[in-house]
Amino acid sequence: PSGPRAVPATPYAFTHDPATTALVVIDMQRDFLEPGGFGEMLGNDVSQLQRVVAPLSATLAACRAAGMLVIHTREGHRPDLSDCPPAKLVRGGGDTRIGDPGPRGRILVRGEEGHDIVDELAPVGDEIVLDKPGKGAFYATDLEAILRNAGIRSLVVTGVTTEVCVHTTVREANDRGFECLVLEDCCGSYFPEFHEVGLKMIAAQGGIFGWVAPSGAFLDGLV
Ligand code: C5J
Repeated sequence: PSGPRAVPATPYAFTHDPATTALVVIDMQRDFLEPGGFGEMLGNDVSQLQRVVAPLSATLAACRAAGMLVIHTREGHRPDLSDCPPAKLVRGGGDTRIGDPGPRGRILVRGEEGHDIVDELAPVGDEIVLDKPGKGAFYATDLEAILRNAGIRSLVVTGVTTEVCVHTTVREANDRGFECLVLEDCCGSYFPEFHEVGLKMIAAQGGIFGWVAPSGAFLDGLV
């Protein structure tokens, strides 16, 4: 089918048209999901994020089949680290920092293997890959121009981590007038309680930042 459809969601149905909806996949990078990267450097148990990969892979496949715009983001910095705020560089407190060598190259540096997206979710064809220096995908990027030029009104937001880069991006998008549906099983956090409460914060107060639904509810209405 074509045209608008309603996805059962919290706090109420999310109405969108796939022709004007983009799937945004946030920071599904080796540096966050695999040992030795930025996530682990900050003291996190990276295995917490692995459960996101399978449902997100299915969602990605369905959005591709539906012809939706797909945008992947990657958090990271220039090799000379000139775009990395000093406070971010020293964060984590451990011996390893952004730019230091890790098992998959220099940590959180563009062009390195660890900075790239995990194999299961690798971009295909002309899908947009957006490099961002911050947590929000709109900050210091051309995302807003890309979305407006493509006539996008709604975003289906996925990726990691729920309470950091997903949340920041949803807040930025909401303020710009984009309607965001966050797929709960396609997002993840190193802290399960932050994931839960982060989702609640999005949909509370009548959907203050957006809507939340399981990927199944979204995919049922897509085909
Ligand atoms: C973090 C992100 N958590 N992609 N980055 O530092 O959420």
